[in-house]
Amino acid sequence: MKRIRRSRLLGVVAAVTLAATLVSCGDDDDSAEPAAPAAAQVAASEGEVIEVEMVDYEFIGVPETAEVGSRITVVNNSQTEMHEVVALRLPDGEDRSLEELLQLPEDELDALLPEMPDMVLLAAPGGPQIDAVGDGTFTMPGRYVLVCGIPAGVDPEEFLAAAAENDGPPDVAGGPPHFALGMVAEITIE
Ligand SMILES: [Cu+2]
Repeated sequence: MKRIRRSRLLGVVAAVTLAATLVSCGDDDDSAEPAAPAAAQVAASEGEVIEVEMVDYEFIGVPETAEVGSRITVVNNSQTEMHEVVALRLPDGEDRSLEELLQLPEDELDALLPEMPDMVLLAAPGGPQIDAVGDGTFTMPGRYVLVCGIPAGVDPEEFLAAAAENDGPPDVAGGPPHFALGMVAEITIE
């Protein structure tokens, strides 16, 4: 079936997850609050707010298409697992299906994906949204892959603590990344 190791996906996700954790630990109460009312107004006039529910191991509520200016918000309804939405824009003209893309050899998939994701939003179970990259707003048209790269079975608190203490990716034991268990989706921004 699907191969689990995806070096670019894992590398991007690990780096960004660490950044997110550092941001959230640095000022976890203030970072998202001041921008929220303005962002909501922008979304109302230029796009919609897309509430994505994150469960084990699936994104719920991702529409096929949305307008530029639409903004994703995340809710983690898992009982135990940390989750995230990492959005990676595919090259213009890429029209293979998501399933086909995920079955490509690792180096071919790597070559298609950007160095850094366009957005990364995380949340612990029942916890607040952590904006690691961007604020969830899609500013460019295109086709985006959404993935969660958190390893399965990792305790959220342990994960956050390990990430805050390390210079590299969090040193926590875990199972396969959630995207390998089905936590992957796509959206086209028009
Ligand atoms: Cu996840």
